[in-house]
Amino acid sequence: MSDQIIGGKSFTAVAINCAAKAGEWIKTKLGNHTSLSLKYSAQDLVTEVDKGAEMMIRNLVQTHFPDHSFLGEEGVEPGPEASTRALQSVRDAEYLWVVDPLDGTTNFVHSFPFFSVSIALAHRGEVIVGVVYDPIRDELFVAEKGKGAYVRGRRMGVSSEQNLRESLIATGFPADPNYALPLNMKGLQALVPQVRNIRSGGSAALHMAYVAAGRLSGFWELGLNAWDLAAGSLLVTESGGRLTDIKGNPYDLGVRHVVASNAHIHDEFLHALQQAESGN
Ligand code: 2AM
Ligand code: CA
Ligand code: CA
Ligand code: CA
Repeated sequence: MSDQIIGGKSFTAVAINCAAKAGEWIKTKLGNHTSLSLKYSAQDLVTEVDKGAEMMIRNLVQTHFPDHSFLGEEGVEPGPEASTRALQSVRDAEYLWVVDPLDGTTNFVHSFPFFSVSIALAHRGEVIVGVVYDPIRDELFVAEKGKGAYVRGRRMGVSSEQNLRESLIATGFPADPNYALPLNMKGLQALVPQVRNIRSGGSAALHMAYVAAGRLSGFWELGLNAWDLAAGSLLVTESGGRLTDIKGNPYDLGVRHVVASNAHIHDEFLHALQQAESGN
């Protein structure tokens, strides 16, 4: 990590400290979590590790910054309506921490080693710090607004592919069978023959970090929440990538249907997804 990024007891230093502590603890619980329950649906899992990691992060943030607001996945009732309400109630706060304590719970439960801790700080709705930590690979991805993005202390940059044909793309499969899932399937069917290949790792935050690091050319997923995307959004833009919703509108904390890319392929990527959606 560069000195410029850590810089004393900065917001970024606290975010990194939170992500590292939570991530290390999560790793010790891999393969021996004790409780598993369902939230909104049979696919929506939560363990005591999700809740414990969130409490750890919340306590640390509040110790350092008692006046800041906090939006964490496990503090919100399950389901899209409740998450929209929860975001509305805090999105204009001066300082808002947006936290997914464990992104990729399904992977964690199955010991599939691809999950992350995602921590963002927004200032009046604009993300100014983004940290994603992968405890399995001990990879820390950090971005500060206007100061670039780093992985393992080295500056990151997006990949150079200029078209979909050369692109490795990731997605995730949404739970909503009435709208988001059919739309995602149309996109998948349209994209598979147009791209190099598709991956689905199961952690949206880590997929965003991989776009930022040039390991994926693009990523799209429907039906996400602010805590899945906030930290990764800054990683992508500070690495030279582009980030919009599926209609091409700029990213903000309310975006659920996200399209992230190395910027070069963005228009072609959006066009392919929109064509698929409209059935052309
Ligand atoms: P989670 O593990 O923090 O719940 C994988 O496709 C992505 O979708 C992950 O970022 C995962 O986050 C999220 N996810 C899993 N189940 C979900 C659900 N029922 N609704 C919305 N997002 C979900
Ligand atoms: Ca969850
Ligand atoms: Ca998540
Ligand atoms: Ca989570």
